[in-house]
Amino acid sequence: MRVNRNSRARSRAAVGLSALALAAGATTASGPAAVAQPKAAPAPPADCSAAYRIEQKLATGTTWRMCWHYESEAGLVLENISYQPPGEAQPIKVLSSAKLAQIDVPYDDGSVEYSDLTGAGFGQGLVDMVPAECPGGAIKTVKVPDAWDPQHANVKGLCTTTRSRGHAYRMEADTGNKVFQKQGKDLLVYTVNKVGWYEYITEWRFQDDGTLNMNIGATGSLSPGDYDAGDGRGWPLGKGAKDYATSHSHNVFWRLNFGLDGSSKAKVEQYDSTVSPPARGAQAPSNKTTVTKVTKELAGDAKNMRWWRIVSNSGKNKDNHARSYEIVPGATTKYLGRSFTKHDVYFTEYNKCEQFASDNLRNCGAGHGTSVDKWVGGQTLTNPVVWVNVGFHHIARDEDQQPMPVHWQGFSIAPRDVTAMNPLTPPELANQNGHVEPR
Ligand SMILES: [Cu+2]
Repeated sequence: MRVNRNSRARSRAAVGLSALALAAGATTASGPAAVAQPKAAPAPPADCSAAYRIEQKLATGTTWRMCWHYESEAGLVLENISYQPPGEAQPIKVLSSAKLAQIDVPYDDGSVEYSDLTGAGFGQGLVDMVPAECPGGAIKTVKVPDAWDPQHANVKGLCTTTRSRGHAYRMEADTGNKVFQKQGKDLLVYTVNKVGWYEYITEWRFQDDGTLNMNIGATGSLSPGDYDAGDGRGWPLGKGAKDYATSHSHNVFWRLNFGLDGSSKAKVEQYDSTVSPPARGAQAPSNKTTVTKVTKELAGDAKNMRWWRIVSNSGKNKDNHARSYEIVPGATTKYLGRSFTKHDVYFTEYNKCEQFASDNLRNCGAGHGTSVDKWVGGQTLTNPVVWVNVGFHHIARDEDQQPMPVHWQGFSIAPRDVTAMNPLTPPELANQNGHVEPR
């Protein structure tokens, strides 16, 4: 039987609520050994109290520091994120704030479209984690604002831990048998938020080389209420061809407010490279790279050999090069059904009222628009906010049940000239910067 829009929305909300109550109940049942929970506190100021601070010195010598707080719609928000690799006397600020900005979920049959953050209870859906899913780390208690069940507003829901990444680098020495190699380490910060049948893992991964990866992992369960796509838009699950899961998209947005070297002011640059056939007498095609200064708000589209970076106005590395962070896109399937999903990245001038890429809840005044595409209005960029859109078209498969394997989507930002050399350079190689005499 076809499930109509309203009943499906209700079932999603009801499931989220009962699961939260269940998880909270389990916590209570764990008894007096439960850890002391921090008192409710407002969003911390720039310099946050210990309960809202994350600081991790990784085994390779790099320290990441940040503050966190939790919002009722966006969930986890990270603030004042700084990076201090070995050899840097001071932390280098990277971001003023970073958070999810929407998960837009339109169904292929046109029956429904969810704004998971602002319309489907993502924030309230924070769930307790069991210790085993935060291996080697610690689970912080989060007070969920506007919790569905105020009696169970405290959720053991924020994991911080470290993980090995494999090789950070490897290099044979010029002489002898020495091999310079280092195994990379990452700080991981993540939550799990249940929205209907789905569980979203919001993962922030801070590498010891300065790279930061943002990913959403979708897991949990397909919605059985959606096994009704009998119109050619679904995929048969279960025996034969009776239960068709409705296909849909997950369009995930992140909002990054950079604060490179402690300043909200920064520049945006777009790079494009064009390959031309070999010139007469040349052995290879040539490739010319050009930079375009993005001085005004922009709705940007990813393209082969195109990339963007945010450049500090003031901060320079020890080579006197301006510090910057490059946006490294992840795999995406762009959904063309909405004006706000039509572009891969948006650069807008900071406006406190603009918090969600679509269904922005704030009242920003008449005619302001409620989605990020409407905010690209020709303003000069001095304090750029970066919105990144990563889409996934989910055509369910037999393997999606049960539970559904985690499907990740996201992107990275990578340091470009933040340090003068590889931040993990071993001392023996510290003089190999730029032109090096034969050794
Ligand atoms: Cu899905």
